[in-house]
Amino acid sequence: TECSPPTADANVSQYACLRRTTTENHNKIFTDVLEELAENSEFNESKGPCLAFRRAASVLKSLPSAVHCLGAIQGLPCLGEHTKAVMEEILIFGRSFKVEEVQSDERYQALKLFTSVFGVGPKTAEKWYRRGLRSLKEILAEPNIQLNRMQRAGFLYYRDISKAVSKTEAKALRSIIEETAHWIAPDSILALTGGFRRGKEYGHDVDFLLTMPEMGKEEGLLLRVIDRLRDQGILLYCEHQGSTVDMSKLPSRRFEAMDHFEKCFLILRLEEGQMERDEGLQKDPGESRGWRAVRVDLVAPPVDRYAFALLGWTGSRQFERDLRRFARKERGMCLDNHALYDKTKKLFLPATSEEDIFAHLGLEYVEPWQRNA
Ligand code: TTP
Ligand code: MN
Ligand code: MN
Ligand code: MN
Repeated sequence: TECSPPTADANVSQYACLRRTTTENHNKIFTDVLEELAENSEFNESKGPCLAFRRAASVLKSLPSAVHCLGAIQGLPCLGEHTKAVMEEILIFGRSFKVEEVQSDERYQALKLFTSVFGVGPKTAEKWYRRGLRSLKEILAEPNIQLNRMQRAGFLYYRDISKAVSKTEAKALRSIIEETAHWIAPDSILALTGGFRRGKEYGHDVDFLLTMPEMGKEEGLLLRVIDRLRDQGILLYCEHQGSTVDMSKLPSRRFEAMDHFEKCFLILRLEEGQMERDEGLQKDPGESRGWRAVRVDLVAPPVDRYAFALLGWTGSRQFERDLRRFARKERGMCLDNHALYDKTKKLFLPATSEEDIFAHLGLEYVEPWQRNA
């Protein structure tokens, strides 16, 4: 049958920062599969195919309606032959044999399981797989395996932190951390970032920025907040990284490079009573022990870098990647979590808000909830 392209006049950009992507995904049946294929490529260190699948998924997420036939994706950017073949399988058979093959692969299963542990990356997962290990039980039972502190916490709280964090839980954590920060410094500023700032209902962690209105006053604040959380008995794990910001350095080219802000990766104890008070929910006494462990990221940039940090930590990762790629390829500028540098004019472009940064890049402002690329 004839099939009209739903996106014919949309003129979809290859850059996620020129698209609007809400949390409403009309093409989940395709994007779930494509993201799984991307992850498999990542495990196989096939960077090109990994990026191609991620970009394809991101384009489909931005579409205003579901794709019902291949004709509808004609003219869309970033959809290569592999992607189209996968989409064709799904359109015809309602399933993808290619992804089923991946899902049944022993190595893929093991690497996916191992990397689901906090503190375990693809390299460690691969090492364990090569040693013949296949389950988390086997890893814990293996006497020759040395887990670092982060991985030990990852195993200890595995059940809790592999369970999605709800918006309600994120709000409860925000209140706790805000109260703690204000107790130490009444004028401190706490902002929600990450997926919850983009309007997601669930996340794997909760991300915050913490700063002070006056330059330099943020020094020492994060450590005092951590101490206070420990005193309150809710700090289950803390990995603190001091600031290594070097103002003279040009923005980093590599997206995956960690930023240099002082930060901490935490596991906090969240009392369920805390949320019931907020939401007026009834407690189910049979079901729980009354608290859960939650992953929290807390970043403390100096206030003059705040806008860049906020933009960088709000994500999504694909949105950030494309924002940087757009800056470099289309504007001759270098963007990262700390700064924006104009390579032609040889100068740094200051910003006090995300709007300033979009304006420097000559981009229309994209609201956080439209950045779910
Ligand atoms: P995540 O918390 O990993 O992802 P998310 O909040 O979008 O989704 P969820 O937690 O629900 O799975 O990262 C949030 C953003 O922070 C992401 O765009 C990447 C950025 N980020 C950095 O810039 N530097 C870092 O060191 C890390 C860990 C993340
Ligand atoms: Mn997050
Ligand atoms: Mn994540
Ligand atoms: Mn995070």
